[in-house]
Amino acid sequence: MVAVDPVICEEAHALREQLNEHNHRYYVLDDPTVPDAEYDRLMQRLQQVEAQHPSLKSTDSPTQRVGGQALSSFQSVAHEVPMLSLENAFSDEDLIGFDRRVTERLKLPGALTYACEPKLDGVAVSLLYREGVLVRGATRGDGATGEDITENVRTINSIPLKLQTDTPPGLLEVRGEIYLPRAGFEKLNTEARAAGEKLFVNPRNAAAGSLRQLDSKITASRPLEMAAYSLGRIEGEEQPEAHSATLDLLRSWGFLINPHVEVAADIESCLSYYQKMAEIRDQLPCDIDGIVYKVDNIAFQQRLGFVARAPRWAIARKFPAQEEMTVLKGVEFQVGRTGAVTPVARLEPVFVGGVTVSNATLHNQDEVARLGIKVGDTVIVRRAGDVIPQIVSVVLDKRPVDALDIVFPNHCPVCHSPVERVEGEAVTRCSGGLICSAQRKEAIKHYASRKALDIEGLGDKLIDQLVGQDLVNSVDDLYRLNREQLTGLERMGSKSAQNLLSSLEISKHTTLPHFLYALGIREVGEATARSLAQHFGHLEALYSSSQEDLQEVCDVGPIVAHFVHEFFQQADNLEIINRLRAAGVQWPDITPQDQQLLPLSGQTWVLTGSMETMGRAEAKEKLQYLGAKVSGSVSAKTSCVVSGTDAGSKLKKAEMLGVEVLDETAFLALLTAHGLL
Ligand code: 5U1
Repeated sequence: MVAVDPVICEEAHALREQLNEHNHRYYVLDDPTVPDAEYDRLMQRLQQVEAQHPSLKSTDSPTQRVGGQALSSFQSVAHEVPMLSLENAFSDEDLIGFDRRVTERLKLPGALTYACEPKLDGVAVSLLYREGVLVRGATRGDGATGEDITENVRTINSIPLKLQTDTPPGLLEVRGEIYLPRAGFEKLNTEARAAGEKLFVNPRNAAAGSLRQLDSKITASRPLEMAAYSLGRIEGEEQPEAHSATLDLLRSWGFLINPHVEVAADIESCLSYYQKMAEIRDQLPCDIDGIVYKVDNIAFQQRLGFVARAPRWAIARKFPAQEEMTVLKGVEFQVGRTGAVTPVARLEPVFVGGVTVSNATLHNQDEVARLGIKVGDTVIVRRAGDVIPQIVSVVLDKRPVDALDIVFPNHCPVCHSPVERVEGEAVTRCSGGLICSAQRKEAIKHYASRKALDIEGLGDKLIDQLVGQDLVNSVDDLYRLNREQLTGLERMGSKSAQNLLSSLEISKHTTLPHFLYALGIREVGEATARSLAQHFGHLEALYSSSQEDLQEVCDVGPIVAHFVHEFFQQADNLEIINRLRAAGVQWPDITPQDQQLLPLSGQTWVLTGSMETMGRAEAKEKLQYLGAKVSGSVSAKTSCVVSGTDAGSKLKKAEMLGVEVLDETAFLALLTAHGLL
């Protein structure tokens, strides 16, 4: 073998160290220090060096994260220390009972300290490191024997290929959960839906499926993460005296530890932790199905030992399930603002994810075909995060003999115009346009909604009556309503009528972003309306803009540009806008803004707690107006957190990460300085 030039060896070593460090900063600390392009350059150079000098390749090289040769099968792995499962608690009483049993067994006079951790809904794994280098990854399997998934775990960016220490233990076995964050799950399913492929039922199944791939390149393409939660074995180094200190040690070696882990001084604090996590569960980036409580003191853990296959020193308090079974009682077809005919499942009410669910969207004809669902079927409903409930699968074993096919209508269920399915689109649409009262009602509901013209007192039921009685056919008709017409409606006294007329007057003074959003142009949501308004400054500039001009606007691609252009090409739409303006609807023009020049451009802000002077939506809008992105969670990338009263974990996390925090007074001062108050 030809010896490699020591300079090249040194370069390869340095590249590996740098890439491992950047990888850790990006995927574990969420705090990158170099742009993606620089990371890519370093990676390309290392790949080039390793290709020219294959003897320099090593299993802990970051180039190995892309996946390698496909395997023909997975080898079995015997766990030297069995991978245990956890006893479950379903109520406060169960948890208090657990604390009592443990305290009595230990004969302790005082309260026990517990480590409290979110229980991630993923796949349990064991990672083995020899002299600090990852040598094996294995699934839990039945706890005694699992499968060797080393090639797959190497592709997961938050798993260190090499421990970040110069003095690694001779042997280390770390355990934790591999999971798919919700955003990654939604992305995978959106791509699968577009490609007509089978969808994943939930993030846990997607994570398990991704790890079961014999071709690690497929695993590499899935945005999996791993959070470490315990030590299986350690040799050549003492285990710290507390579980929480063990997690700190693992964090210092480069592992991702869930940021919500806390130490509780007694069982009451454990109960409050559960409540706190239950409240924020929906906003977390990944599914959690409960809280794990562990006696923090390792000597106590050893004294407590195990019973059957679970430790006596830990327990999992479960959250309400996010998936439940129920029965599909029927399907109704709803017509939306753009004429889309959506099948809506009517379900036997079921308590899932903390609420009672009796309806779920079935999206479109393709989704119904994909699920193979029939009326009468037993189905699994999932409600996780703030995503609307979904039917994820059908339990075929429970299909009754008289289950009925779901038949899509050929005609609109409301106006009876033919329905059409445009080639290449999954949606079926009513062709009735404005003759369809359902489309008219939805357009008016959208126009009156809070993010649009915010017409207080004009609710859905009232709109149904106004359209049903032909008093309002188009949004501009709203401004011709009079007191007599209104008092003639059900449940409308003269006071309510007067209030509605006042709200309509108030709504005439709006802003260009609100007005553009209110028009209900396809694919133009709140953020796009704001971008369009800031870019063009006044409405007339939009009338004459080409699709190319429109694509200059931040976040506007060819599809949105097409719909916006098409909207302003239609004489009927321009006519309605003219009539609205003639009725007095007005807004100040905006000085077209170069996004890069806005005072907060490039910054990410987070709002937490409540403010006395302003709602969250208004505060968000003002920050966006100044160019900031407003995010729901705090990370090291957050520029600033605005903290009102009752701020919870986001404030704590900001303080922990050293992110700047503004209280309400300071925030108002900032808005005043930028002329927004
Ligand atoms: N967070 C966390 N999840 N989880 C799952 N900790 C934890 N501990 C576990 C399991 C099965 O087992 C312990 C016995 C190590």
